[in-house]
Amino acid sequence: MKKNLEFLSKALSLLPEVKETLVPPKEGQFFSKPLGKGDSVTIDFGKHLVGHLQVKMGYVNSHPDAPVWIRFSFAENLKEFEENVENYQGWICSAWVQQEQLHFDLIPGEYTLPRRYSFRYVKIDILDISSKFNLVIEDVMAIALSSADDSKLKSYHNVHKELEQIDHIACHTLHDCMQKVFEDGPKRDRRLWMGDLRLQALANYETYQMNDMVKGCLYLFAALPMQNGQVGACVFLEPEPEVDDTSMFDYSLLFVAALWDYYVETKDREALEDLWETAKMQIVLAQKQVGNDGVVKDCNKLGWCFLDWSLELNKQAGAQGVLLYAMKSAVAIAKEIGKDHDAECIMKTYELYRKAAKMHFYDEEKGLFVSGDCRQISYASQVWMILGDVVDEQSGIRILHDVATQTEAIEMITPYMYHYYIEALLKCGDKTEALSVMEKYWGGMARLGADTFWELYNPNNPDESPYGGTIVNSYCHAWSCAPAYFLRKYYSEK
Ligand code: RAM
Repeated sequence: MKKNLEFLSKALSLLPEVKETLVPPKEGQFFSKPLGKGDSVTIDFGKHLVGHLQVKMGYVNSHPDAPVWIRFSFAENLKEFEENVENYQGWICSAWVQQEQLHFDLIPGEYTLPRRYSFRYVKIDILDISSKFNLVIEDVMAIALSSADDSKLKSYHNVHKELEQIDHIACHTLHDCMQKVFEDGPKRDRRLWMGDLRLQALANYETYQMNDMVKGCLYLFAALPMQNGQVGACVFLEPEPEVDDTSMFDYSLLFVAALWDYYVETKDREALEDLWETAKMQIVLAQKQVGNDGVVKDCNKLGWCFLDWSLELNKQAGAQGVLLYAMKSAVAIAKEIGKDHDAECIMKTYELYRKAAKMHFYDEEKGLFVSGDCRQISYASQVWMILGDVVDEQSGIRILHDVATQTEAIEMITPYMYHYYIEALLKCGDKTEALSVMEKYWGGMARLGADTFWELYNPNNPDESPYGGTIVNSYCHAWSCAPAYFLRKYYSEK
């Protein structure tokens, strides 16, 4: 399908300006030490930020008679400095590792490094320098970038200070991912992904309220469909707006849920009417994956449906749950804009799929949902079946409690999946457990010193990485900003 140029120009006109703020390093650090070959200095900016680095360099001893060769390494988390990029053997490109080797011909001088980085710490290694002089780092400054409007952010109050801190970290995470679009992570992949956008938009409604930015991102996905009309898993903005060639069953469907959320928040009818055809198309396309028995066909193509960053997770039941979840939003949209026939048709099919889901995936003996031919038990399957309304709230809560006692159940790995787990707990009325999960999971990252939340956190395996090495993991990833959404919406002391 061709680009929709009208939607594209609307999208681009809605995207925000990225603002610059100067951030000095944390106070009390010692820079004036003369540096020679093999020396290094680590600078802490005191908080995570995204942006450019300016360095002012001087010298002591003889007039510089040769260039200086320096390596700059940037880290969101100090752990990144303990790893060596040469040892990384993973499948995702190591060029994401934020390191530069640069030559400086003229010292003294003030320089701005060439790229945008995502960091709290900067390490400067002097790879080589003439023996006739030493380098002095006289000043460093970060030019931090974000489009989030800080004046919109109200502070969050709770008697439990730990919850205030978790909210603060979540807002900071979202803030640093808000650039021209809602980026998934400013270290990697630095672009707009549909599944991430949906969660960022929800947190945004409770925090920065940059609703035009959400609208712009939705129009961007609608403007740049894949060949068959499917919403792509992610889009690139530069050098030209373009959809990626990756699609995922659940991410495309979450466009529908995100559109409905946006309307509930803004009552922007124009957007709902403009984007309805795209939303409907996602349901139509997903239905092609459903068999005559009303059940989504399983698939062994890696990444056909995302749900969580787990290679062992069977996605079939979860995919069916996401489809049901999106169909509910589709019905709501169709009714709202007077597409009664569409609403009726989708509703009828929804009921068929819902019954089929119960029959096919629910194991009476185990009292849990199973997925795939291997009849696998996982948190993801329970959560999505509950969110798809396959069982009522009472059974839902029993299922969520029971799955936690099953040692063979496939665990959740990403804060992305945890978001939907919390949503399922809240849907079933277990506010206490939902809060305790937030305290344990996001609180766990906070206790490990996170000042932004991570792409992945497995409390049982801190070195978890789906990419074959933690050095490429992202430590500021906006799909982890759920606490800002849930705490402000459901646990606020006004
Ligand atoms: C990761 C990205 C993004 C996510 C995809 C599926 O590589 O960082 O956050 O949406 O996976």
